Amino acid sequence: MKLKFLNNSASLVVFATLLAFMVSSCFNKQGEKVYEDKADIPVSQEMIAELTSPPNVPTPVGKRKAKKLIVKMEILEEEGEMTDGVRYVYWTFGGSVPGSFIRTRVGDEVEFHLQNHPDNKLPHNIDLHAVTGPGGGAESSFVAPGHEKVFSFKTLNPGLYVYHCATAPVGMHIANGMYGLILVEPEGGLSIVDKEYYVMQGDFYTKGANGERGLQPFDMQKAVDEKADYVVFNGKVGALTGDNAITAKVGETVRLFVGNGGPGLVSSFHVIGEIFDKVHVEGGDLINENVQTTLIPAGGAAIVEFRVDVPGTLILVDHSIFRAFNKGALGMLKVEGEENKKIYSGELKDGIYLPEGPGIQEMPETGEVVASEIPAKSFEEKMEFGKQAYMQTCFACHQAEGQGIPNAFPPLAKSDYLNADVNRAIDIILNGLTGEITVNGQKYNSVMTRQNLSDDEVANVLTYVYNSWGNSKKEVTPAMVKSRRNAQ
Ligand code: HEC
Ligand SMILES: [Cu+2]
Repeated sequence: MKLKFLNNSASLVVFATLLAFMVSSCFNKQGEKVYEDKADIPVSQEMIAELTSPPNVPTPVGKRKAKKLIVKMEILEEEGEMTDGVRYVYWTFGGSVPGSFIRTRVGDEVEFHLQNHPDNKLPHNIDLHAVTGPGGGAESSFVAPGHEKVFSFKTLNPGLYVYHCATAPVGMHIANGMYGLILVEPEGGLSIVDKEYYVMQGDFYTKGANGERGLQPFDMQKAVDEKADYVVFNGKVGALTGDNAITAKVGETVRLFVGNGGPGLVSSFHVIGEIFDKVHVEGGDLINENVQTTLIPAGGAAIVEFRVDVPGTLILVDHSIFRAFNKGALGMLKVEGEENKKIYSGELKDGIYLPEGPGIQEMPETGEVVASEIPAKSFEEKMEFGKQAYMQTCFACHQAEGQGIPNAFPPLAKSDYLNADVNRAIDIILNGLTGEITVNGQKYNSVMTRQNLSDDEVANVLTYVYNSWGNSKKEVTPAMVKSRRNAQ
């Protein structure tokens, strides 16, 4: 701006007014006026909000102006699967756990319709952390089955917010899955990325222990004690693994909207094999960079962003690590594309390192083997001893129901590899196993150490495995084991 006419007093007035105007109303990069007080943002037009179930998120708001946004959220109480063979009655916002993702921008006037399906048994309500007002909307939204409540609010603060049911007993409604995320984008929207996903952790408390089959009721005492049987992403074990894994291509930038519904546990959210380039700490404006693990409080959220540079499967975990490998808090992001040996070499060499002599090293003894040295007298006894031995030696890797752990330990349940060849199975227990194998279409390339078991113990444990979890029901005798041992 040229200031040569400043000697003219009329111009001075004009200039001062202009300056005052510029200070009071700034414009952002997109040229949109940014209001100091978000309550002043005008709304024009009306639109029905796009709602999505996890792991999907609605289309970004981009440059759209603030609007009257109509959200229709239906509460459904329905039975679902927690993990193989374990059923659970979930209470949901929109039919999924976490509930439907709501995407708004700052200044939107949200007209919220909370509908309680007539088949439901209980009243519910909703507390959205994005709401400025009593109970976050809970006080205006308490709704009985077969009814709808409507209330409206203006989004004043950008960020990623949790919503949840707040009907007593609040903890129980949350524990049954009544939580989700609502995003309030800033003026002009978030930066554009290639992939966006919706991931939300939750802890579940069942009458039966982890893996116990059948329809499992909620266990109030365990919930009060915060002794979760399941800690999962997106409502169930395996919601983000195998065929359900989320995906990206090398070179793409991924944004995860990560929430934690609780009710009890905080999450040490980590992605194995990746570093977060950016984290919107606690879902707010503060951006941290180059983060390994970000803490997500119960009833809180974070936005994490990273570019994927090499192909492979990244593992999403709660780094309170037993939750990941034993309670379900494990997801996968499959990245496809060209290798980049500069960034990651892969295995360069598999040499021999035998400080204690040849043979695959044995696992250190972790305790005395309870499995009786007395030979089993009946098939029932074999199964009993076999189960004991299994729980002592095999369980840690192959898991309680023989389900294994994706990408690490192959399943023994319905294992085509196991069922194809009894002698090979005996050899594996006697000698260990290493090198690539394919079990039920999945490749594994790892090491199973030699198991230091007697002929009887091998016979018992394999009989137990073959007669459990949908396997081929073969019986293995000590004589069979002995002949394999001698054949070596
Ligand atoms: C320390 C972890 C560990 C323990 C303990 C262990 N395994 Fe394994 N097991 C593995 C791994 C890893 C593989 C795959 C090895 C490979 O990739 O070559 C495997 C493979 C197998 C296989 C062949 C693949 C399949 O899924 O059918 C069988 C059978 C098996 N194990 C049975 C057992 C039994 C029975 C026990 C207990 C006596 C046991 N394992 C204990 C890690 C373990
Ligand atoms: Cu509820």
